[in-house]
Amino acid sequence: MKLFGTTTSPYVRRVRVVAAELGEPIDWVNTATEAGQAALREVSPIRKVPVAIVDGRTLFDSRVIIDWLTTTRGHGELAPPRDRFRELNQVNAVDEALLSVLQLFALRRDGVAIDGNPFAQRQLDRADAIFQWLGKELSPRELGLPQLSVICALDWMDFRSTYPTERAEGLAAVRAAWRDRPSIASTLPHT
Ligand SMILES: N[C@@H](CCC(=O)N[C@@H](CS)C(=O)NCC(=O)O)C(=O)O
Repeated sequence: MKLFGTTTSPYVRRVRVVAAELGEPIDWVNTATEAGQAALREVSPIRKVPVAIVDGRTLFDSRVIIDWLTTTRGHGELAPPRDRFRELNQVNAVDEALLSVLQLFALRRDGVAIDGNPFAQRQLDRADAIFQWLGKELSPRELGLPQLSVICALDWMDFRSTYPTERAEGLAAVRAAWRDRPSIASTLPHT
């Protein structure tokens, strides 16, 4: 699979974790470079990562790529969804928390003074509520897409210091349970 991405993105990381779990080799295109960005614009009108070219298809979104991989390669040792719609809700909740915190990160990086304003507070409140809910939803005993997505999200928030992840206390056990798994440990965010 050709994978366009960065070593910092939590969405790219979840695809890398699944690829590692399933033994899917990655032909990496680093989009943190000018050349990588140009290559990304050639393959995706969305211009976000991850993008995968796999089995002759170009897929634009982490969840779509993972769906393709698990549908065509199986789940390996990952927990398959037992209740598909419950799992979709859980992963969607992770993505909403990520989107809220990513927006704050992107605005700050572009020099927009957002700290303390009502928009920023709403995003942080949303992330708090989502992580509290997920803490009650997710079992640390299995590694499925919701668990690995929340691990990638919280590790990214620590890496970028964008959200105080100690507030997601209900998810500490999920993080601790899988921290040393090779697919998780080998994909930690870095610049
Ligand atoms: N729904 C997408 C979200 C992907 C996404 O937001 N990627 C970020 C990197 S963490 C990105 O490429 N952002 C570039 C931009 O906003 O211009 C997925 O799950 O793949």
